[in-house]
Amino acid sequence: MKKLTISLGLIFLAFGLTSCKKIEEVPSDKDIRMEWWRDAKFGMFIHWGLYAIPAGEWKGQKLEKGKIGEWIMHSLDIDISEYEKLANEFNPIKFDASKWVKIAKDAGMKYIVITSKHHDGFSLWDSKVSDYDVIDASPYKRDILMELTNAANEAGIKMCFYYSIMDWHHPNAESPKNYKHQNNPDANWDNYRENYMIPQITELVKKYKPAVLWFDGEWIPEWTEKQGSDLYNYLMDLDPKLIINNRISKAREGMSGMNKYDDAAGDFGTPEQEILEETSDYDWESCMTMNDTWGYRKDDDNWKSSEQLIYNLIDVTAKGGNYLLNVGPMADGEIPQESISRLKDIGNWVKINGEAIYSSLRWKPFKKDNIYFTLSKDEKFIYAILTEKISDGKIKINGFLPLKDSEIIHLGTNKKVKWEKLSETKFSLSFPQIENFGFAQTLKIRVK
Ligand code: JFZ
Repeated sequence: MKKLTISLGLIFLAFGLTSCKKIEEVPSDKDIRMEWWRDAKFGMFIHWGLYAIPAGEWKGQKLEKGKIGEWIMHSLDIDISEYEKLANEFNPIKFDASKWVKIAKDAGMKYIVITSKHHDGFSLWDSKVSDYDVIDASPYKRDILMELTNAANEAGIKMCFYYSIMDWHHPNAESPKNYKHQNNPDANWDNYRENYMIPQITELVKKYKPAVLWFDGEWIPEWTEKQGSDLYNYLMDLDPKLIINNRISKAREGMSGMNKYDDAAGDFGTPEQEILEETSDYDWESCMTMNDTWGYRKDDDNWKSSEQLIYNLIDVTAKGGNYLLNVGPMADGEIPQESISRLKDIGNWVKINGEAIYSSLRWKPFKKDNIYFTLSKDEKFIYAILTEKISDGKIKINGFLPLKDSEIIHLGTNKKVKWEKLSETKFSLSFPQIENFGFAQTLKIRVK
């Protein structure tokens, strides 16, 4: 018997050793690794780089409406030799890392994802393998990523980096089928990948210890699923705590952002400018702009309302996702006032209603009759978030019952709301005492 146990143990050990890579990872390991991220719900995306200088206009020519600011080099067909001169002008004297972090924190955001390098190839840190970075190529000469990392660590905010696989600047990263700027017949993708891109990402992980790596630009034909899973495995060895989005692989299905097939490398799906219709068992994060651009465009004033953004946060959370909301700072280092005021509004809402959001779990159904439901992590409370005005102060909820003799609390006023059992799964409540019943109010219902 003992012998059998030992040999079984050896078999399991061997199995365990061969199965320490991504695809065979036991679910509980991923659960532990993802826990802070799943609890966080709300993060700030920052698109910042040289494109903030032209801000949507190049030598008098305006980007078309609807085009995104960080794509200006591509959209207006600007030569590399012209575009890279912007680095000489990159001098964001008003940049203050702790100010940005405070804006995010006050809005209730728990993590920040910033473009360490976007498609234009300019790096916001002192990269040892590049001269095209803020230290070597700009007069600013301050390590933006280090300053943000320090400020975020101090504030208890997780710092995360976006990194573009596609690179419009590096001579070896040319993608002839996909990209029009470079026509380098000697372009050598493997050379770019091995001697530039992977060393850069390694620098980021070793020096700044980001909590998430958010890849993008993976759609170019040079990038393959194998390169993606190799990189994923390499990075997880480098830092087993890392969380990595699905754009490291090739599995993403367009803007919906979820995977076309199973077993692709990456930890979460990345719907872009949209929110899933239903919940999903694969983790996901909706990234979204407040207007129509990621990188700053001075002429984009198509701002979403604060109510819309709060609604999105509720919608995403109730469906089990995270909400990554973008700001595009200006070239001087300031976040546009329109973004700041919206973030303040969201912050005021989460100060009152945040317990229905953070660390919450999905409830089924996540929504009924314009009421969203979330479940507290200890499963003792269901939160009902009412997104429509209830004119007579009376609603019926079907699907569960509050714990006998428990009270329902209206967050914000802390007032008790009377409820009455109608059947084994149905109850009604009325709260005429809540005056001016406004947008997105939360009722906290004890169920256990
Ligand atoms: C990508 C970037 O190109 C963009 O600049 C921004 O950073 C955003 C968050 O991510 O945008 C995409 C990527 C893929 C598609 C569309 C926009 N796509 O596959 O349709």
